[in-house]
Order: sequence, then C-alpha cells, then structure tokens
Amino acid sequence: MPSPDLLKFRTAIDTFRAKLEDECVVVRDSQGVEDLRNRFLSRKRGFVTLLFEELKNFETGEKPVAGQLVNDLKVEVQEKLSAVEKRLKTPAKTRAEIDLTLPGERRPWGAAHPLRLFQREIETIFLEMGFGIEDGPEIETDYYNFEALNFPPQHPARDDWDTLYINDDLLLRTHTSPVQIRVMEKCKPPIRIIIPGKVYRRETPDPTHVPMFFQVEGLVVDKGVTFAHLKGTLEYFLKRLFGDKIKVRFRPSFFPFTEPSAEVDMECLACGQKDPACRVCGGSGWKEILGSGLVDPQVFKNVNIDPELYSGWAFGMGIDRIAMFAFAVPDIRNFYENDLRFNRQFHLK
Ligand code: 2NL
Repeated sequence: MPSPDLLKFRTAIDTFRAKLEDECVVVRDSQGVEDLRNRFLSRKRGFVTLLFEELKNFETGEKPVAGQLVNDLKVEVQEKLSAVEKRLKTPAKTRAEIDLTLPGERRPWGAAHPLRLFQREIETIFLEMGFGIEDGPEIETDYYNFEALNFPPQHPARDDWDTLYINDDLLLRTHTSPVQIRVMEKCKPPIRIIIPGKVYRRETPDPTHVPMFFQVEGLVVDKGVTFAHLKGTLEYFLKRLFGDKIKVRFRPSFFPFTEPSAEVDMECLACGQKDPACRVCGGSGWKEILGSGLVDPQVFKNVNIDPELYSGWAFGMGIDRIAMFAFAVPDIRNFYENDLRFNRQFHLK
C-alpha cells in the first residue's frame, strides 16, 4: 500500500503536469518559454526543484518511487518546452496575411466515371424506346458463353475470344450475350432488352486493348420482327447519340449467333471523311461502331423459343471503343488509370 504521503505527492505531480499542458498552449514567444522554464525548473524555486527537495521526507522504501515520479515530470517539462520552441520557429500566418475574401476549400465530391456517364447516355436512349435493362453473372459457364450461342465445342471461332478460363467449365464472360440466353430461357417473348456490363478477354494492355472493358448488347424477340426493325432502331440510336446529321452504313458480316449479320459503320468524326491519312479511320472515312444481325434459329432452339413463330435481332458494341471515338480519347488505358485530370474533363456539364 502506498502511504498517504506518496498518494498526495502523485496527485501534486499530476496537477503540475496538467498546468504544464495548459500553459504550453498559450506561450507566444521565447520570453514565454523562459518564464515557463523558470517556473518549473529554476534551481531555487522551480516546481520540479521543490518536488525534488520533498523527497527527503519519504521513507527509504518509497524514496525511489517518488524520485522516479519527479524525474518523469522533469523529462516531460523539457520535452514540452522543446516542442513549444519548435512551434514558435515555424512561421504562422499573421491575421493580416489571411485573405478572408478567398473562397473556402471545397471538399471533393464523388462523381461517376466517364465510362459510366457514357453508358448512361446509351441506356437513356434505349429506355425511351421501351427497352429494359438486364444484367447477369460475370463468371459464366462454357455453355452460356459459347455453346448456347451456336459455337459447338472445339469450334475455331472460340479462338476469336481470347478467353480467361477459371477451369474447364467456368470462365470470365467474353461478351454479355450469356445474359440474353438466360433471359430468353426464363421469359416469353416479346423481349426488348439491353445488357451493359463488364466483359473480359486475355489481352496484353496497349492503346486499344485492356483485359477488362465494357460492352452493351441488345436483343429484340417478337412475332414478325424483321431486318428493317434492326436497321431502323440502330440508325435512330446512333443519330440520337452522335447527332441527326451523321452518315451510317450497314455492311454484311458474320457472327455464329446471327444470320444474316451486319456491321454498322459511321462516318469518321475525326477527319469528316476527308483525310486519306486519318489515324482514326485509316483514311476509309468510316468507323466500325457495332455488330448486329437476326438471331440464328439455332439459338432460339437452344432456349426453347420456336423459330417458326418468333424472330429477333441483336447487336453488340464496345462502350470503351465508342467512347474513345466520341471523345477523341487516344488510349483506352486512360479510362482505367484513375487520373483525376483525365476524369474531370467529362464532368463539365
Ligand atoms: C460485336 C458484335 C454482336 C450479338 C452481338 C447476340 C446475342 C444473342 C443472340 C444473337 Cl443471345 N446475338 N448478340 C449479335 C450480333 C453482334 O456483337 O461486335 N460486339 C462488340
């Protein structure tokens, strides 16, 4: 049990410690530091000196304990005073130097990523036309990503999609088409949907490739749907996105899941179809924007939709690729570097 004297001594030391804290905060100049040093450490009447003198009143057993307490306080006083001296040496702005008419510092607010903003513009146009938005898993089975879409096992067309496999059966989806398959399995036509989302390919990053990027696909299934609907809808979509005056052309193509298939090109915005050496369109004057086609009857059979009764059309496009074209972004990796100087350019609206 510590003696009542030791307890009182400890309380006294705690009081001095609190006093030291309070006084240090208000010291404004070196004179203030000297005053404080004298009051605590002066050899004649300093608080610490007086406390040391009291040690002689303690029993031999408690003397070292009490001695340690005073010594700790002494070290603390020295450290605190050095800290105050350091603070005084750091120049602070004087009242006159603070310009109260300057605007305050704004906290940065979060904002949507440029690719999300562009995705939203695409979504808005299709929503207005009565389409719904669907999504689905990014880890898919071989069946949903390839087989249901009319790529038989070992089909060489699978090489076109440099697939990231998880094991023999699971993979990272290479397009959003598996979501359309899942929707057609579950829902009876009429179907009018778009599926925006992340897709993955085994790519080494370069100015036009990254291993994860964004795609939007669309699907319409109903009775009496024709190529004219595909053409009219996609042309309207591109004119809403890029302006009424742009030129659009359809050109035959091939996809395993559509027949017939068409690629849709748009006039080159970079050169206005005028530069034979244009880096964006290679001088052709046309830029490939999306792929499309009438849904292959075999795909309908795979999801138990009767191709004699129903027909449909579908399209797919790369969101990153089209955003690069729309905003003249030279390198797809710009979208994934999180450089705010780049991202902020898209938040001017
Ligand atoms: C492209 C081309 C395309 C589709 C995607 C599709 C989906 C189903 C059935 C039929 Cl479930 N077609 N999707 C059709 C044609 C083209 O994408 O160049 N994408 C970036």
